[in-house]
Amino acid sequence: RRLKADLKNAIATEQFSLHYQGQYHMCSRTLAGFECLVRWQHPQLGLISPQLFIPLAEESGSIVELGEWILREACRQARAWNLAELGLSISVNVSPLEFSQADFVARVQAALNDFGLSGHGLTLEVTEGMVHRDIEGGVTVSHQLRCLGVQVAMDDFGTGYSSLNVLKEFPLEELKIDRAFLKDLHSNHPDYTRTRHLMGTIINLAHILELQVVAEGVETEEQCEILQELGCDKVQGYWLAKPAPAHEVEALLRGGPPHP
Ligand code: G
Ligand code: G
Ligand code: NA
Ligand code: MN
Repeated sequence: RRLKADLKNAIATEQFSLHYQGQYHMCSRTLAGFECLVRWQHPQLGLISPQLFIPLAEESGSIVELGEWILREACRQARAWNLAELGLSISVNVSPLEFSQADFVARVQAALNDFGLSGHGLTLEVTEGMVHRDIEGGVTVSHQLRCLGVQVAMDDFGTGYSSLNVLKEFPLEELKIDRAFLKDLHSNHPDYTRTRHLMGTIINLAHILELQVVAEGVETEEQCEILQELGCDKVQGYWLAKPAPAHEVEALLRGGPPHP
């Protein structure tokens, strides 16, 4: 309850910041872009996890204002780092409530304009929950975003109420396989063969639908090699890079791939 009230003035008092986690091309293991992950430094309670405060912000509706701050901060940083010129993209998580705001597309367009970005450098990560709220409305918004050049990714795929119909109807460019699938993807795990087949099938399905596939939560070299054999397009996870504040990412931008 207290936290919900604190959320309201936390934006104005600059208590939020973004961390950035690299996403890598599978074949070259070179950087493809970054996912932005919000952090809240509470003046008394210290660092609070988004797993805790994002649901609170969704309940209270302050996610709309927070989401806009996140989007604009991501665009500002993308501009400052010249990501477009480097061929890199930025991915921003979008909550169902933000996506369903009547002026959502206008806000995205304004953020792109204000920071001189084209939509091609921006990916918005939505969840299956969003799609189920209002599939028709979501399809319309996603088409409008596509007109701006913005990519839409389905995040946490495979954990929610996934219906294959959604994948077929919803205009998407990318599928992010939830990290829950990755935890059994080790050759010495008892469920390895089944998990590997399941992953391979999801990747093939995504490719039939002309979607790029990103595997999240890649923690070992072995997982990375298996995913490469299965034809996964991009990888993200602690094995490649942990989410880090902007100043640490700047060092990464100057360096090469983490595991050449
Ligand atoms: O970064 P971390 O693993 O702690 O994030 C926990 C959860 O919070 C994840 O489900 C992630 O999608 C969500 N999250 C992180 N950053 C953002 C954000 O900027 N916007 C929204 N809507 N969710 C976020
Ligand atoms: O829901 P979403 O996929 O946006 O959440 C991403 C979350 O996953 C972030 O909070 C990030 O900190 C976390 N994360 C990123 N890479 C890894 C990883 O390799 N292992 C684990 N356990 N978590 C990860
Ligand atoms: Na995400
Ligand atoms: Mn995810």
